[in-house]
Amino acid sequence: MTIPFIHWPDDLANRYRERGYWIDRPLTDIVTQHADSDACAVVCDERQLSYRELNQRIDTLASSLLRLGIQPGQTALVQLGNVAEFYITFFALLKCGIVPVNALFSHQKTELAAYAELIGPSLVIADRAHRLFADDDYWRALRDDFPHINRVLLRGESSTRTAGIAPISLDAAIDGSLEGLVSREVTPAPTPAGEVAFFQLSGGSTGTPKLIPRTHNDYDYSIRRSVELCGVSAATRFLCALPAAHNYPLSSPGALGIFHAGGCVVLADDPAPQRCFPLIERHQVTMVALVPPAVTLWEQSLTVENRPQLDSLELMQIGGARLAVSLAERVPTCFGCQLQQVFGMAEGLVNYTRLDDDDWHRTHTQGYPMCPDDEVFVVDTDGQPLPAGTPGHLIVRGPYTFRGYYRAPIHNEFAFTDEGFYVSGDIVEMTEDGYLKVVGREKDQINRGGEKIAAEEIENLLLRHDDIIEVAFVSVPDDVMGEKSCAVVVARTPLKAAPLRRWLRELGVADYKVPDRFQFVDALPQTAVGKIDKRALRETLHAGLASGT
Ligand code: J2J
Repeated sequence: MTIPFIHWPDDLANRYRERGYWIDRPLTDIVTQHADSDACAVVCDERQLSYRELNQRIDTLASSLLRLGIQPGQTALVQLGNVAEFYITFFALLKCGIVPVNALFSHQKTELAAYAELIGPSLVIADRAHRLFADDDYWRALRDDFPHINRVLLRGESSTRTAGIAPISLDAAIDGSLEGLVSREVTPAPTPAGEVAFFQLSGGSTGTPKLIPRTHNDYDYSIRRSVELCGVSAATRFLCALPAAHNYPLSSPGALGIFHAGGCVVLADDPAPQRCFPLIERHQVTMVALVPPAVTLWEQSLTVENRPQLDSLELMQIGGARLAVSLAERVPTCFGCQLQQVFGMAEGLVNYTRLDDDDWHRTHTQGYPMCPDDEVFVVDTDGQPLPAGTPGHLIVRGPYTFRGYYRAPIHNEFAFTDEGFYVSGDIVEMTEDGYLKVVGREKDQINRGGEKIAAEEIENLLLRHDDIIEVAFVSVPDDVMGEKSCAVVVARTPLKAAPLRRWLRELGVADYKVPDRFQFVDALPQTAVGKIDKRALRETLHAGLASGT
């Protein structure tokens, strides 16, 4: 059984195979090709796993899962943070042909429920260290709502007995010490390479979270090509300090790219300099992927008295949100390494500045698409291509850009052109020589320092409040984060920000989505057709901030 998804048309699929982009290998080959290597694959706190050990653990978990009765073609809801178990679980599931969605560790009830609703999981894999899974209430409630769930594996759980639905130890499933497993021999097999391997999370711009089906073929290409363009080799030591599940630190080239090349991934659970600098020194990290606010924090923490040894660092990737030219220009001198800008999206397209680009392109542009067969156009509102230097809508199709959100036919009508181009919602400008500059955004999303928030999702939650009549969730500029969020609220009775934040958290929403500011108004501005005029709102808020009101 395979997961239904919108395929690439045959002519394009043939072209992608002929040109060597799709090589019909499962993503699991990324690690199995190094199964005999004793080189270090992952550093996670005090633990270091060689490729051989990583592969052994993946195999044991895969076998445990199949002997627990999980079937190929079923789906899994996974929530693990930046720990070695994240990759062990990812590859074990893929090895069995079980299709996971990896929720971010910051996600809470509403996000997990939305993903479960979309995929109908048979399996939940999570961590006792997460607030929701610290006791047994939440997974029980989840199971009541989604009766397909028949196994729950928790990292940090002590029980190794496998009776019924009660949670069992993920750690024991990985080290092969689960009790009561059926003893049949089962050979795991991944889904075919042209089929869905896993679901990636969309940053979203609609009321409900969206999932992106990624096939082995398309994701594998995006990883292999990224490895080439970023100069990754077996000598690369990559610091993964952004959420491991996010598309950027997973695949651009991310941890999977490093594994492909036989290098080493050093995990950090937070991009804060206090956490990362000692790891860079201790493990001689050569490459790191950051979002702009983290770069600012890193820069601020470098003082004359505090000069950590960052000499091993060769490449700093920065992406996920707009990078100010001035900060870009300071990177090489400040950190003694090269800067690479990355403009990507979980839906597919990734642009890089190249390692041999001149300073101007590195600091003033977000690079250009990684594949010669990425068809990228900048168009006006009628879909007509615009000349270089004119800002417009970025649309794209190509060998690793998806063709439709999972189970979202209505939204897909808007998200794609008739020719199957994905309408990214980004406003970009193309230079004469084909580099892209991100200049704005049309989608209703807030980019809070790289973390994406679909405005409508939070507006819908706030509208559940008895005293809220109308609300618009918009971005406000912020020096460090680039953007922060502001909920502009029309209320029936006087409300206060703190209780509203608490109320939202109790509903169960990721912390980064909780409004940074609340503004209470009598009415919201409207456009000529009677929709809330967010542009006008943002301008008023901006002006208010600038004048200090
Ligand atoms: C401005 N905006 C950017 C950049 C992404 C690599 C890198 C990033 C992502 C990512 C990713 C930007 N400057 N350099 O998946 O593989 C904004 C755009 C884009 C959206 C996608 C990868 N880099 N953005 O950030 O799916 O608006 O992926 O459409 O989270 O982030 O967000 P996301």
